Amino acid sequence: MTELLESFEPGLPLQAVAAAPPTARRVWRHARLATLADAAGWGLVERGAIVTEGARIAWLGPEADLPALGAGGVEEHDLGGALVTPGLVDAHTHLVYGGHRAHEFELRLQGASYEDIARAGGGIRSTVAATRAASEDELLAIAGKRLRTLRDGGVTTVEIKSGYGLSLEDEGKCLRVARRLGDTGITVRTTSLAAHALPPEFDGRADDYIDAVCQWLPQWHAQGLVDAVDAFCERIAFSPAQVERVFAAAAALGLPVKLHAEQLSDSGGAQLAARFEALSCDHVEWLSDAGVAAMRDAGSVAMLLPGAFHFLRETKLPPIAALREAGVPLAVSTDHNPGTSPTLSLPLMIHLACVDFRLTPEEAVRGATVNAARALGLADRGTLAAGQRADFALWSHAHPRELAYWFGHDACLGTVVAGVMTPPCAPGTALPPPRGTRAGQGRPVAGPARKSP
Ligand code: DI6
Ligand code: FE
Repeated sequence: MTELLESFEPGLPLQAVAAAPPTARRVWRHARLATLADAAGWGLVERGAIVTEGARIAWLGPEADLPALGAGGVEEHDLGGALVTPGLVDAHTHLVYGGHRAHEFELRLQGASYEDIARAGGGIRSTVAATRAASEDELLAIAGKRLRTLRDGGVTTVEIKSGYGLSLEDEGKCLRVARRLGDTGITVRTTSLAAHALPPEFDGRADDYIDAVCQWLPQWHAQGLVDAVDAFCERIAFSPAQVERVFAAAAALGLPVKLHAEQLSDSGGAQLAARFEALSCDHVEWLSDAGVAAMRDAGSVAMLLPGAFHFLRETKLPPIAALREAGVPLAVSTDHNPGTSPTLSLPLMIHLACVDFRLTPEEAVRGATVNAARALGLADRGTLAAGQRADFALWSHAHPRELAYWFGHDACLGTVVAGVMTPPCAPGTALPPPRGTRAGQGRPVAGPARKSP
């Protein structure tokens, strides 16, 4: 296993961040805010300020209107003119796994299809073997580096699926790793994706495997490991009838569901998911008109995953115009996984959602904030407003549309997670001014330490 782990991309370990004491009052001045607080528009506040109390936003608005904060006990941060958006929400990731699949990428470039590789026993199964061989602590270390990379790109809330263990013990191990990642301060929502692929010991017995998953689910749930349940509904994975049994088991536990639906073909997964009031249907490239209508009626979010679309060199576009017309909320996430979307940049996905799926920059940024939060059932984040969780991301951009415009480089200056600047500023460290701020505009940012090169 060690060999596999060492071959993975180097990254920085993720340190835990202590939560802000509930009474800690902080004022974050000299910012350009994009609040996204209304149903449309960026909600720009030039020369804005935010007051946080513990992990919540207590006030925000033009700095000139800052309420009197009293004498003592208020910690001041000068953001040096940085753009501040809600912390990004990555609502679809498979962050916990061993190994990687660069060799399959080469095979696909030579003409093999994703489905060919999966049918030949590669694909998800090869990641399952590497994940089973890894210890919980090994998985925690590598997934922690991945999470840090996501956070360094502005992410403050992340959904993490299991799905590479495919046994009672190994799925439990991956879900525990996901839960432990939540100790870092970043919000982690866990999803059981045991119905991801058929493990080798169940070859030819898919229905028996689904029976097993339905028996295991209450056990993971009883251990507090599951926030939601997902499945892969596809020719190469599980049928709607099999997924329905997993969803019924989830519903019996009161767990919300979501679905990998119509990624490679239309199997009517969205309609099935709608019957269980799914939080989201994800991928949806092959979604039909009936699927769009079902999602609209169920209030499900359409989770767009342009990283997988790009990496698989897909050409079938999700029906964006029909989704928009039906008023189905559009979300955007990384789908980070070793087989079809090995990316750790949500800002890059915002860019691809615009270029490949023709979202507007505002739609794409909403997709990675407020609508992604909705896809997780979280109403307390994704916008900047009084009462919301104090999660925000700082950028060197002058305008939020630049989040969609630039690609492939890192413009995130840092994040504030539950009212705490991360990574925490070492006492006495002098920080350079944020990139992109005009000279003489203010003091250096009091907070985001520069990343190591
Ligand atoms: N759809 C995907 O894109 C990933 N899982 C899924 O259900 C792919 C997972 C992998 O190839 O490892
Ligand atoms: Fe996925």
